[in-house]
Amino acid sequence: MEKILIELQQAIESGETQIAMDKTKEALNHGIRTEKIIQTAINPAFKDLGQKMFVGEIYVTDVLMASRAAHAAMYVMEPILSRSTGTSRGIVAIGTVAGDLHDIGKNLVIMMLQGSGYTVIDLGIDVPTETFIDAIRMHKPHVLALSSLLTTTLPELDNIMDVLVEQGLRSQVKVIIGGAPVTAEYAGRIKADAYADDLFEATEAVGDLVNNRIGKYTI
Ligand code: B12
Repeated sequence: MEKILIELQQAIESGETQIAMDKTKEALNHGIRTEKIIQTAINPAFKDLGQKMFVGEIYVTDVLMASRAAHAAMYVMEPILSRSTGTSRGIVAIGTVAGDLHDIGKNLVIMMLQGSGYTVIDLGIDVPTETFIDAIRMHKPHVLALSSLLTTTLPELDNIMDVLVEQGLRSQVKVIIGGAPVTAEYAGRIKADAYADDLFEATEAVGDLVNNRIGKYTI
């Protein structure tokens, strides 16, 4: 069983899309849960790629190939992760902030939220502040979820919080932030409502925000 996950991790890291899809199907057929596939194959693949990228052992193009393979594996899991539970538990508008093109983690968060019964409006990557504001006015989401993977785009989160206040929208929407460089301390500093480290925590936190509960991940 572990062998399939190791092979899946290797397929993602080397950008082998078809093998990544086959291994994901094989894992699911062996009864391995999606949570385990994400935690034991997808996350370690990107941790490893991140380290190699940092030391210049691999290039952005290699990581792009790996991202394609990861998205292919996620595509296989999507029907399970996003299995709807019927009526909507709330609306979440989500996007990766301006200047940032990372979306693998955001897309996993989306699948998990959809699978937990939330209606998700995906605004995509490199989303300008105005687009977040327009989405709040148009869709009236309960929660605005912001993703940032780069330290250079972290100030965008702060900027969006300021614009929400300026536009008189802050009390209408709860804000959750996440992504590798984001911390609970930073969420507190910019007065976001919640912070979460991964897709599982994110889903629990959104549940707390929608129901006005103070939870483990609310600030
Ligand atoms: C894949 C990747 C890319 C791909 C992205 C492809 C894609 N479609 O996403 C590509 C090749 C495009 C890329 C480009 C770049 N990247 Co890059 N990239 C990565 C890498 C290796 C993995 C990120 C990833 O997908 N992880 C897997 C997912 C599942 O995890 P995750 O994103 O963290 O998401 C989880 C949580 O964070 C959380 N989460 C995420 N979003 C949200 C949102 C909310 C609301 C919540 C609650 C939770 C949440 O839940 C997710 C699921 O569990 C990281 C290294 C790393 N270890 O993070 C570097 C990394 C983020 N990149 C980095 C850099 C420097 C770059 C480039 C500048 C490189 C360059 N020289 O061009 C460009 C920037 C492009 C841009 N403008 O955005 C640096 C950032 C350094 C920093 N501190 O700012 C990192 C850390 C690599 C490194 N060690 O140097 N990259």
